[in-house]
Amino acid sequence: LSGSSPIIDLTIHEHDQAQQIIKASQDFGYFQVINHGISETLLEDTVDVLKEFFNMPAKEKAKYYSVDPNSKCKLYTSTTNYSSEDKHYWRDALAHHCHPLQHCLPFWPEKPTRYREVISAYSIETRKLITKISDVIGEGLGLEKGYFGGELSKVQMLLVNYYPPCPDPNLALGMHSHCDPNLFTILLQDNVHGLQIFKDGKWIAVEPIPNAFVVIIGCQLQIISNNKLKSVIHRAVTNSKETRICVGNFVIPSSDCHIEPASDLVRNTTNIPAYKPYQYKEFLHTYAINQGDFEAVLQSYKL
Ligand code: AKG
Repeated sequence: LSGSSPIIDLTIHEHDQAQQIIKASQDFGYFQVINHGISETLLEDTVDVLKEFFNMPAKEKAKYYSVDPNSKCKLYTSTTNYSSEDKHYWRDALAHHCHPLQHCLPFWPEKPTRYREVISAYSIETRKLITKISDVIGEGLGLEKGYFGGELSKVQMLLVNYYPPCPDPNLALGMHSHCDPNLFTILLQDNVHGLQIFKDGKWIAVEPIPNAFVVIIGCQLQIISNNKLKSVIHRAVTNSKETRICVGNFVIPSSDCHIEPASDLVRNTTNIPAYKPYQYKEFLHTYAINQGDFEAVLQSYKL
């Protein structure tokens, strides 16, 4: 299966990167990036410190347990709807914002002692990578430089998924099938299988590649690109032997951000806008009431 996984080397010429990224985003809705310039040591330290966090005694973690949408640092099991969800998932999650750093950092866990130092460095480096990927996508779509900067990528959220070994993987998923509501997501997986994408009627494993990031195209990129790029349905399966960790960095528009297909992409009569304009917060509301049902959500905005 790894043969089918689109892998983009970020040291090749930018024009080629852009073409490969656009093609992968059209065909698969995701791709993996290698040679992205973030040091292996930082990636290892990040995974180590996050594993240390989840391995701390429950008493230490207790102050972060929260499902309150307004809480600035949330630790929860399964999803934030644990009490009302039909099915539970074999997952613990830690979520907090990470940009701008000085505003977010006071809410982060203070333990393990290296948490803030390592996750600060990780947040800064991933922000640079996010800008780079946004610029290459913009170039590939033919949009002006910096198109995805500003309000479209104002929020950066770290969401760490921690999946302990599951006694019967046939009975529980780690994460339900969903598309990401945001612009795009970069995932750092450890070397344990679990992530799958839905393509041509079947689930396909996304092979872990050491030190690579998986870039998942979110709903907003599908809409802004007027369906040129595809948002991909994905999920995480469990296994009975090994703990798996997957560190997500979500690139999110500000809640008041105005979103519509980019005007440069819908200029002529052959490219008419496929979606109506909306504010990102409206989209999130629609996403929540449709419980992530991708087609139903997009349908609400189709013209
Ligand atoms: C998410 O955080 O939205 C994911 O889809 C993570 C999937 C994974 O654990 O590989």
